[in-house]
Amino acid sequence: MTHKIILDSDPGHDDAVAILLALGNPNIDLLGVTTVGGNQSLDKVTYNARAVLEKAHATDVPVHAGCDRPLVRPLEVAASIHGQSGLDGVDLPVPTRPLDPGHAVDWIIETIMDNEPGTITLVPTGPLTNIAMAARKEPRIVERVREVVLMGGGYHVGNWSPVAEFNIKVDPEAARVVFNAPWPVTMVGLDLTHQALCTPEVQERIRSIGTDLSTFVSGLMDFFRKSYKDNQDFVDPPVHDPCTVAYLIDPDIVKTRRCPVDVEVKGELTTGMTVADLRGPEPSAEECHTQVAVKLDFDGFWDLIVDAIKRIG
Ligand SMILES: [Ca+2]
Repeated sequence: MTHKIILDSDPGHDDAVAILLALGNPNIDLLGVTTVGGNQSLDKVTYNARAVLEKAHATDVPVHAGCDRPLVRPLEVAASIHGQSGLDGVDLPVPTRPLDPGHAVDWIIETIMDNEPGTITLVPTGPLTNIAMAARKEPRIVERVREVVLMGGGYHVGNWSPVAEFNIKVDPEAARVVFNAPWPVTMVGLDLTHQALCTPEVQERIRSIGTDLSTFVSGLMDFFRKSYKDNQDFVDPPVHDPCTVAYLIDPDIVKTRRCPVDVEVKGELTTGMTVADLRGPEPSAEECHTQVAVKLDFDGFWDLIVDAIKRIG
């Protein structure tokens, strides 16, 4: 089946790969990219989203800028991982298509309300500010979307603190709104995305495609490898965000477990932690609207990425 998705992102090296997977897979219909302050300032990540679409010859995909800061807290960016531009390490093309008018939150609401119920999937890969704002501004979207498949959190590990992942830590209040709204939520967290490592073998598969785009992605991965080694002590960088899109394309590639998840917003040490209740037997979908991603099919995942880059050309 084809999934109509809205990718709400803060590009970001791994967001860029998520955009490319969405563009290059025939089972994904990318309706638009919306942006949120996160990895870098809103202006920078919005430019990056447009530049990635330009690089992929996808200037027909609308881009709407959203919230420039979290609901309550000041914005904290991830320059240590993504550089000063948010997408350091490559030359970005100058986007030819102007930014689309209208705030991302309004465009998300309009798109969901204008489409048949149960047909739009939200794929947030940045802080959840826009999604929380949309759910508050037009509560009817909560029962109208098909599902929310987000990159964020982790049930056993953190990266921006011992127990909190960056996207959730940056805007925990927004995350609490999103996890507690009764729509189906799949949390593709660090437990899963730390399995999506861009090994030298994987990167050589990408580079050897031999297109301008594959060189671009390989350049992104060179920078990502160095920043993850210098800052997070990873040998190979985890390419988090496209795991969300891979789950939609083929749920066998991203295995999940159903469990309640909530977000800590006022912990002394744990603010931004996604607290997953893994006790007892796994609840049913009727009993529990949240699930967490647990196991990645590594080869299947990278096959999808390589195939998408080839398909875009
Ligand atoms: Ca991201």
